[in-house]
Amino acid sequence: QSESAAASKAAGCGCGNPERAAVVENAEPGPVPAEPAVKYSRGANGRALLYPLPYLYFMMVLVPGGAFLMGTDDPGIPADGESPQRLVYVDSFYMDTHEVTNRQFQMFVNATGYVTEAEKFGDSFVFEGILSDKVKKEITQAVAAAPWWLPVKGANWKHPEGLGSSITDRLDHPVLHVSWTDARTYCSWLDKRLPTEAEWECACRGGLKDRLYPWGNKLNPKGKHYANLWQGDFPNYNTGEDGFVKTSPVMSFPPNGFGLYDIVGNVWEWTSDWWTVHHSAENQSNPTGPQSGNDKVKKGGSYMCHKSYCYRYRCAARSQNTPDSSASNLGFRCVSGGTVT
Ligand SMILES: *[C@@H]1O[C@H](CO)[C@@H](O)[C@H](O)[C@H]1NC(C)=O
Ligand SMILES: *[C@@H]1O[C@H](CO)[C@@H](O)[C@H](O)[C@H]1NC(C)=O
Ligand SMILES: [Ca+2]
Ligand SMILES: [Ca+2]
Repeated sequence: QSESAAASKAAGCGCGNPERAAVVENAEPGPVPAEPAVKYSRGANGRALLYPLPYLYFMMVLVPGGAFLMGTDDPGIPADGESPQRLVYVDSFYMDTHEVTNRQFQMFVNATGYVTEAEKFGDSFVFEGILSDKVKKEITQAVAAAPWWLPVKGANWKHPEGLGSSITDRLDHPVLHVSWTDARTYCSWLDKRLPTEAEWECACRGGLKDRLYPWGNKLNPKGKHYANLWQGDFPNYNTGEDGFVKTSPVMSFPPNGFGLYDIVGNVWEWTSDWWTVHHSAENQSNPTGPQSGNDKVKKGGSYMCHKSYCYRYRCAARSQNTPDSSASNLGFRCVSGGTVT
């Protein structure tokens, strides 16, 4: 990968592309974000859970198939391959209403004994802004192009900020530190699969045509927040105006037109496609991306995305990671049905 591509990746995405390899010695830890100024509470943004929690484990909605406009001719980040806009047809499929949660992943691990890649590697990438000083002091390496990513020993889905942290107080938050392979294995366990990028983007748009966000073109209609993103100055200060400086419990924000929650924001979501920035402008039917590649496509942005660094909480936006990568802002959801050939 060229130096300029690496630089544009770093500059373009505060959400970052933490990948194994490419580390630099002695990175200075940055300032710690202050506590959130909670202007919008969960109550104001969200709604009470309508279903008993066990039912949520497997809750999916039908995403009606048909033709939709994928990508954009007005790319927010041209280098990401958001263009050209093209007419894409997908068959109907079912999609998890929300990101896979810690509780769901725990059920999977309890049932199967599965060990994630981050557990095997012994570390995973954590945004330094959410680490304790004690953990930060012990780290001497970071990602060269994105120094806010620190490889934390012992960080994995059970210990999202490393040893000493746990998920017991956030079982209904999205699971973190799962690689593409981990995500695919979880979905297969439930006879589901990861969505193709086309399916994911069709789902994101919620039936609206050629809009920036799942709910329209305005980021904060009527002054409300519709997704868990970053407010303030990335990476130094997150005001938490949307109610959350880290992940939020799934379904804390309103759903889109298809009944899908947090389809942008909260955590990035893995798709099944290999990454390329070159797309045909021709009409396509149930596209599945390139036959092979180095990176997998992730969609939707995360709680770390701010327009200044990571304008990637749009449906057409995209980014990538190697399939063995894992981080504190990357999760997934599964689909079933549909057509992939
Ligand atoms: C998984 O097993 C642990 C240990 O037995 C238990 O505490 C936990 O509640 C189980 N999780 C789920 C979601 O069933
Ligand atoms: C793509 O499909 C649309 C709608 O069916 C049609 O109007 C257009 O001519 C098609 N374009 C190509 C290049 O086939
Ligand atoms: Ca937020
Ligand atoms: Ca998401």
